[in-house]
Amino acid sequence: MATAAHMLTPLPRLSRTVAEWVESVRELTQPRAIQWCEGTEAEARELTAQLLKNGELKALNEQHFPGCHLARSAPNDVARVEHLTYICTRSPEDAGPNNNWMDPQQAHAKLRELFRGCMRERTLYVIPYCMGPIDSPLSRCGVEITDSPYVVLNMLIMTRAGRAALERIAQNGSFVRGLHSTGELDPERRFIMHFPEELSIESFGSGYGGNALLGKKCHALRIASWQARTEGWLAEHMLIVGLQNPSGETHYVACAFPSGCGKTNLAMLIPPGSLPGWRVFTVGDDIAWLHPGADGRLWAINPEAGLFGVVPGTNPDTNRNAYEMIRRDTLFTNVALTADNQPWWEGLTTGKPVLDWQGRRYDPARGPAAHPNSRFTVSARRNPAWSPHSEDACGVPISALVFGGRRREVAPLVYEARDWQHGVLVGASVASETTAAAVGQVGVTRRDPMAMKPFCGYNFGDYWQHWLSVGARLARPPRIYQVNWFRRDAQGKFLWPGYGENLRVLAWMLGRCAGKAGAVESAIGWLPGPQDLDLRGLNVGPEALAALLTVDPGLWRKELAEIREYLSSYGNRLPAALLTELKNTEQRLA
Ligand code: SAT
Ligand code: MN
Repeated sequence: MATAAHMLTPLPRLSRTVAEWVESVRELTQPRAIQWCEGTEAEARELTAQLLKNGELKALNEQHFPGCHLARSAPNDVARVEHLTYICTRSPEDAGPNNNWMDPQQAHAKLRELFRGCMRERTLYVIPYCMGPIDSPLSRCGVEITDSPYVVLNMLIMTRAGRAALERIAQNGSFVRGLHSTGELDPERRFIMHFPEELSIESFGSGYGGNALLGKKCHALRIASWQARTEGWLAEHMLIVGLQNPSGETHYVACAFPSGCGKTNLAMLIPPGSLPGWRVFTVGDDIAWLHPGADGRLWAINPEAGLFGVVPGTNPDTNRNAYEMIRRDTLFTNVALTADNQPWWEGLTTGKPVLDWQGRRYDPARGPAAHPNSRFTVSARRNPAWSPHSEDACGVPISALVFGGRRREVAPLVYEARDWQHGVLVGASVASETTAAAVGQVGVTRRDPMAMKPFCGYNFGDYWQHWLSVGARLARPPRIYQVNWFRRDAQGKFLWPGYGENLRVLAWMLGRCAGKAGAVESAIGWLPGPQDLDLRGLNVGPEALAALLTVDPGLWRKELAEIREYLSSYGNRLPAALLTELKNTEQRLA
């Protein structure tokens, strides 16, 4: 067995705490072998070769998609499982009405029985990883133990994993413990448990991204949001994008949207030809860690090193950057295949599928060829718009924060909050239609404050209070906006073209930050007048534009009543300041 040799690697000697934890997990799970991940390219090649050999990976057309592979998940394991995701704090109030809660002792006991002996005949992989640039004081480390080589391959792309991370852990001692096993992939024996008070995660029974790549949503959002509160920063479900204006200045914006609402596309947006001189740089596409800086501004790092994005809809017209990015060295999950072994998905205008995402002969009667939540995993450096500032240890300064959702009506294209405190209410009030990123019904409107409903590791009431406290520490806080790219007309047609054209809205925000762009006051905040947006070369008629910028008093009265009811469910944990902001908005509307 190759195992013994792997066990002799010097890695465990680097950190006794990690080695002791690995030993206790070995006793519990009884793996056939242990492999410590070094984070080298050779290691990734070896793992890939092994998965190709046992059929868990398929190599794609080498001419058109060099270095690309396809993984197919179990058909019942294709998305996050929010109903099986728990926050296990001693007091249920600390998890809040926004989370499923289980008593930590009970959760540990339940999971211990599932993990007992679960790795027999399997290899236990130890993945030390660093979320954020390896030399940044803002970064935090973790170790994931998993029995899934697919998870290892993903983590090697998505995080800075291996020896350097373990060295950092050995130096400062603290790390998040993530224990994962795919188990039997039985949805009846599937749990994603978080123990924020212990900085640990236990995930059993799923191999899917957000359930299994523990550095991502489990660590970098649920556990990190808790850490951030105790340490005075924010862990958010936000992309980070740098916008260079025609005068050559770059400003950074961080935007929160629920899963499947276009964060990746916005992060690598292609400026429309009719707005010459703009350039766009991606710092992150999913998660931002925001820290108050000594200069009174908010500074952001992207804790991730790769992108785990939704494939369907990607094409050279909607987003050439994304399309180019995933044509090489990319791991695809649950896409369809063409006759010549190229990946295929809905939204591609060329090629046609012969095998669906389950590897069956494609039959349109059975639904889409690629799963609607099929994904690509790719290094951030493959993105043609990748910002070298992604590696800056101090992060990038944020000029504006944007909250968004997917709403057919009510929410206008964009509006600006009156100040930080009002902005926290604006973020807390976001509602959005559900998408295929999570198991459950798609298209149902639900409250998704700060796009963190599935990801906040503690009571939303305390979380909003923490937002208010962070804002109070910022001498130069970012301005706060809400956007809605998804408003429709009476016929159900989208009113706004989205994609690259969204730059026009971002440019207005930066104009506001520079004190240059105009705005019209409304009851809910400041909106651009039609003349305040740069609409050169845009094919949106005056009526559509008016509809996009309308705040309908009747609809908004209803909306505010719903927001009041929702916020009230947080009882005495709800900050009084948010109720004051809500009352003020209600009065302005009346
Ligand atoms: O599966 S992930 O949680 O990583 C993607 C998403 O739902 O945002
Ligand atoms: Mn996400």
